[in-house]
Amino acid sequence: MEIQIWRELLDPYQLAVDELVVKFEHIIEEHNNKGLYSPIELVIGRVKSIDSILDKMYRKDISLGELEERIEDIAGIRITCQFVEDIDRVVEMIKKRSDMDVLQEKDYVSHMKSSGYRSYHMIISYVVNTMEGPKEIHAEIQIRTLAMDFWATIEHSLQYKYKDNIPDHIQKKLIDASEAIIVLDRAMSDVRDEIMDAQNTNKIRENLIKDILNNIQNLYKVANKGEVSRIQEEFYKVYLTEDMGKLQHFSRQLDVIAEGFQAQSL
Ligand code: 0O2
Repeated sequence: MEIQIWRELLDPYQLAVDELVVKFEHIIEEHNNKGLYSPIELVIGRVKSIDSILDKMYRKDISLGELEERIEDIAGIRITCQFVEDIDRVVEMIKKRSDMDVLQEKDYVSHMKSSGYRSYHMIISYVVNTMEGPKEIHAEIQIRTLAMDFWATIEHSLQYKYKDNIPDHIQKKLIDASEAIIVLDRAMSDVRDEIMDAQNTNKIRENLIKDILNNIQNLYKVANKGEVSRIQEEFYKVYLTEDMGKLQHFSRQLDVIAEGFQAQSL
């Protein structure tokens, strides 16, 4: 197939990947803005390389005409989570969405592959709008923890190096490492509440400081410089105490001051 034809074929898949990444990243942002813990830590997307598509077509005896129907991971999204429990939350979120239809699920988290690979896979159908009109395409979403992702990335590069014939002694070490990942994920889950609590507090603090700094910046437009510098110095003092209560009190006072100046400037 000519390169231009490949480009035309893959273009809607690139659009789908771009859109899906934006949508999942927005979920992280929504959680952050509300000072909530996000079950999604990281999102990446890729369109399968032509080389890799040709390889899969050859391995699975897929003709060009069957390509879009039988290769379901041309568009691929990988969602990384901090904890195993987050995977279920992400799966539920995807199932509830009106813009994605789940066609197939593979739970390699509960049912580890013989290689030691663990991840939750979903095949979705997703509609993109192209110049020719709407086009329904399939995309694969892989959901896994940071630890599972670490393992899969290392193992994938070894598969590449050994062309899918990883020597037995290395395979054995990979399976041992995979067992260790299960233990690690379990240990992290045991302190999940503690970690989430710390992260939530950090997010609330970050948002509060962002609001205060925005307010101070806006004050420069309506108040005199000396007054704003004084407020800024006061903020630094409160900031250095690392006392959340004092920061919240300062923020409330600043809101009142800002409203006063706004009213004067009208
Ligand atoms: P790439 O380079 O990631 O795109 P298969 O027949 O195994 O090729 P199948 O049955 O269509 O694929 O689906 P499956 O088993 O759900 O696997 C699809 C994808 O999951 C793979 O894509 C990998 O990304 C990942 N995966 C599955 N098994 C393993 C594994 O043992 N190790 C690692 N590191 N990843 C795995 P591709 O097309 O193989 O490659």
